[in-house]
This record gives sequence, C-alpha cells and structure tokens, in this order.
Amino acid sequence: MPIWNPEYEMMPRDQLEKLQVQRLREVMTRVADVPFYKKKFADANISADKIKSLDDVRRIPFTEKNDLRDNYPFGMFTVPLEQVIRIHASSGTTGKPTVAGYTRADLEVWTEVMARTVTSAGVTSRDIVHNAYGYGLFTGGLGFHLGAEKVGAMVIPISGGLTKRQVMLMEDLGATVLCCTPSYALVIAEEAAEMGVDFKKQMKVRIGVFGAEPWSEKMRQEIQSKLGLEAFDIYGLTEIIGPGVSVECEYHKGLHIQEDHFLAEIINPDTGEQIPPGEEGELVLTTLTKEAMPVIRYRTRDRTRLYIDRCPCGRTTVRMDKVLGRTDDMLIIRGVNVFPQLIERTLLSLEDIEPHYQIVIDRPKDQLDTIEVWVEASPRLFQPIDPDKLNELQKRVARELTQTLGISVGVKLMGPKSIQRFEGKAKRVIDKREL
Ligand code: DLL
Repeated sequence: MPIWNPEYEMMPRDQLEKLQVQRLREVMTRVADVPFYKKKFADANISADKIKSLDDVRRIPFTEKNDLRDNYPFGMFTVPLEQVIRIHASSGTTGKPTVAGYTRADLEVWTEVMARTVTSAGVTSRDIVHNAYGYGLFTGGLGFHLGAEKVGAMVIPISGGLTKRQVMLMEDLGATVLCCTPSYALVIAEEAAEMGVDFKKQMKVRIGVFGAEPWSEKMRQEIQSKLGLEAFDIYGLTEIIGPGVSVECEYHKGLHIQEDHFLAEIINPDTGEQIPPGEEGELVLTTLTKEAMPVIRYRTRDRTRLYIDRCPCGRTTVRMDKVLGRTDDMLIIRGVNVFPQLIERTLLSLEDIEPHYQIVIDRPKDQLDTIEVWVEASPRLFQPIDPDKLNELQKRVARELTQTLGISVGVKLMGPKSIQRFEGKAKRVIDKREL
C-alpha cells in the first residue's frame, strides 16, 4: 500500500529521534513566554537548553485539561490572534469547551497528517469520500476534509444527521469511503436496511475510517460484516490537533503515531512515571510543531500501550494500541472498578444481542449504587415476540456481565430501535448519581 510521506513515516529511528529532540527544544522555546508554562518550567527548573535527549522529557511538568480550562479561551496561545486563522473546540459536555487555535502553518501540518492518515487506510485520488463526521467546532469533519482533498479524493461534506438522505447520496454518488464515528456507521447500516437497501450489494464503499470514540474489536467485526468494508481506527484529540495523531495501516496492528509531529509517552496515571513499551497506561502527548497552541506533555486520560516492534508495512513509527478506555470514564460502583469497554466487549460476544446499548448507574435513596445495562435484543425475537427466548436471553446476559465485572448487573432487554441513536459520539453511560 502506498505511504503518503515515506521520508518521515519511514525515517530511520535514530534520525527520527534526533529530529524529535530538536523539535522538542524548539517547542519549549516557543511556549516559554506563555505565563502558564513560564511558571511551570521555572518551578521544575527546566528549559529548552536542558533537553539533551528524549529521556529529558520526563523532567518537564504535565499539562492537564484543567490547565487549558483555566486559561480559556486564548491564554495558551503563543502567537498574536491575528496569526490565528481557525478555531476548533472540544465537545465538552459540562462547562466551557477547550479551545484550540491554528495558524496557517498549523493547518498545513494538519492537512499533511490527515493526508498520511487517509492514505494509510488506502484512500487515493480515485476515491469518493462520504464524510459524515460533524462539520463545525468539532475537528472531525473539517479534519477529514483537509486530508481527503489533499490526496485528491472527491469529498462529499455531508456532516452528520438526516441518515436516510445519507444512504441515498452514498448510493447515488457512488461513495467508496465512509468516514464517521463507529456508532454512526451502525446507524447508517440500520437505516439502509430499513430502506430496503442491500448495503453490500448496492454500495461501493470499501473503506471505513472510524474514530472519535472507543470501539471494541467486536464492534469492528460487526461494522465490517454489516457494511462490507475494511474498517480503520483513527485517533486524535482537539487539544493536540484533531484527528490525525495516529491511524492503523493495512495490518491493523495498532495505530501508527505521526511521531515527527507528536511525541508519545505512556505513564502510570497514579505516579506520573513513564512506563515501558507494551505496558498499559495513560497516553501523554507533546505537539512538536504546533504554532498557535502547542501543548507540552498533555495528559490525554486515554489508556493504551505503545508497540515499538517493526510493522510489516514499512513505517518506522511507534504504534499505539486501540484506546482501551479512559482513566476518567472508569466507573466505581459499590467500590468495584467497571470499564464501559469491557461491557461492550461482553455484550457483543453474545448471540442475539445488537450493538446498541446504554449503561445506567443509579443511587436509589439510602441504598447501594445500581448498574443496569439496557441493550437491544435481535429483532427476530420480536417478530413475533418470543417471551421465553427473551427471558432466557435476559438471564444469560445478566449472568455473563455479572461474572465478567464481578458485580451484580441488572439487564433490560429492549426492542428494536428503542436505544437512542447518535450522529456523532455515542453517549453510552447515563450516570444518574451526578444529578
Ligand atoms: O474526537 C478527534 C477525532 C475526530 C478523532 C474524528 C478521530 C476521528 P475530541 O472531540 O477532542 O477529538 O475527543 C478526543 O476522543 O481523547 C479519546 O478519548 C476519544 N477518541 C478519539 N479517537 C478515538 C479512537 C476527536 N479512535 C477524545 N478510539 C480522545 C477511542 C477515541 N477513543
């Protein structure tokens, strides 16, 4: 498969690491006058000239989401606002969003990493890209737009929503690539089926580039079999650039990080110590080339691990595992740690269960916390309704989840389409305890 920029994506490791050290020094210099970094660097007695090797990165303090919030909206910018030509913001559900700014050069870097990204998934100038990521402050829509246009593909900037129309246009315009969240891919599949469209036969879509939310291997299989395409996982976050931080290649052995632009580390989230390749921890990222809003040692809260062995695709960059969850979406229920991802994996391994679910946590007055999983059962159990089978299935799901999570889990089996559908990121957890 072609590689967009072999000079960087296949750079010998020693050369790449030299480049990273040099760029780390440059970015440290760039942020040195931002009051937030000035104070942090002074307290830690660190500065650009003290960075001699990549190991020295450990001496630099972390930046956290709250630091960006405290400096809302433009306090982390290193250039005058007249040099900033684009703003995006994270889809924070509570409080103020996190704002990111881009200079012209930043947009060029973003375009470059997104061109690498879509090329890695096999997209070329002959493709027709149906881009159903949301356009707007969210980075998904415009990020994919930049990369797909750069490689010369024809872009359909459809954004999210109006799913029937999406299905019609995908067929009429002959889309070969689908870009959206994995949960929305399933919604498209479902809508197509309802419209009587045989997705695999009538559509030309061969590649799916999915990300922006956690999705399990089981979910990948589900999407691939329903849509008849090869699904690629893509990762990124607004604070760093948007989509384009890392992406799978055709071997699907983890996501290659664009290391000439982003320096990746894994830390133990409790101690802040770096941990070795192969071990799971929290991903920490440093932007090496961003101008408007570089971020140094940003704690992403995403749990993953790094692989440093060589990938057969020929790229020399390190790979990160599929995001295994977030350090902050771990639910603590009656003292037990529960990861929503594990619930998804368990559900999708069971027969007669659809990939549409929500997790409801509650705290009834004066009682212990409860966890209930609402999940749709296969439509065939409702046509006609088969109470015995549903009853048996409900017990089986509850048993499996209780066993896997080590805590008693209630299960509510739902009829077709009764769980809310999402055009962008799915909201899987409803924690009523917060209210
Ligand atoms: O979601 C950027 C993006 C757009 C990535 C389109 C991929 C495709 P934010 O809205 O700032 O940015 O959310 C970033 O989403 O810290 C992860 O927790 C999660 N996330 C992003 N990609 C993945 C993925 C965009 N492939 C947050 N797998 C990140 C799991 C992901 N989680």
